[in-house]
Order: sequence, then structure tokens, then C-alpha cells
Amino acid sequence: MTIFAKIINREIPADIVYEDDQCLAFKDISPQAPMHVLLIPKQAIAKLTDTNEEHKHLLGHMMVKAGEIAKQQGHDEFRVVINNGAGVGQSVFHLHLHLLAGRGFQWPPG
Ligand code: DGP
Repeated sequence: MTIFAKIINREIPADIVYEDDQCLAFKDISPQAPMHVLLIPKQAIAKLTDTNEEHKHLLGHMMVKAGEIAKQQGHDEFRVVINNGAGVGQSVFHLHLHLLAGRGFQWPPG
């Protein structure tokens, strides 16, 4: 079980900012920007590349909620990041969207 599954199950605490039947959003424990929220599916999916056509509705739902959550947190401009694989920085193997805002960001991301 990953740390995020434990957050879903309320086995460890988190600063939860949004929840519905499909997903959960909470503040990152190590924020990289003034807003740094993690949006995760409740379904245990390790990586984006573990998804398929069956997950289209869930993934679309999460993208819509990403925008709503960022706006609810006071940000019209924000960045969404998914790290897919340890080699690009994924450390928790439960799919998550990083929602980041409140400072300038470089492009391309380094
Ligand atoms: P990634 O490196 O893309 O797998 O991002 C994992 C993020 O999860 C990282 O930014 C730190 C965050 N994180 C790890 N453990 C915890 C935790 O127990 N609580 C919270 N709120 N965030 C965590």
C-alpha cells in the first residue's frame, strides 16, 4: 500500500482540499510553490501509463477538477505536472497530478 492509499483511508493525516467519490486532493507535504496540491484517483493506479480506455472518464474528471481546485485555491494560472516513472522524478507509485501556482515557472521545466 502506498502512502497515498493511507491518506485516502485516513490512516495518515493530510490537509485535504477536495474530495469526491473518484478523487482526492490534498496539500503536498513538501510544497514547491505557494500552491502545491496533489490530486489523486481513489482507485489504485501506479502510473499514468497503467491507464487505458477504461480510465478515460476518471482522467477527464480529474482534469476538470484540477482546474476547479486551482481556482478554488485562488489561482487562475497554474501548472499541472505528472511524473511518470522514477527516472523523471516519480517517488510515490500512486498516480497523482501536481497542481502548482503562486510563483513564476521556467519553461521547459528542468
Ligand atoms: P512525485 O515525486 O511526483 O512522486 O511526487 C510525490 C509527492 O508526494 C512529493 O511532492 C511529496 C509528496 N508526498 C510524499 N509523501 C507525502 C505525504 O505523506 N503527505 C503529503 N501530503 N505529501 C506527500
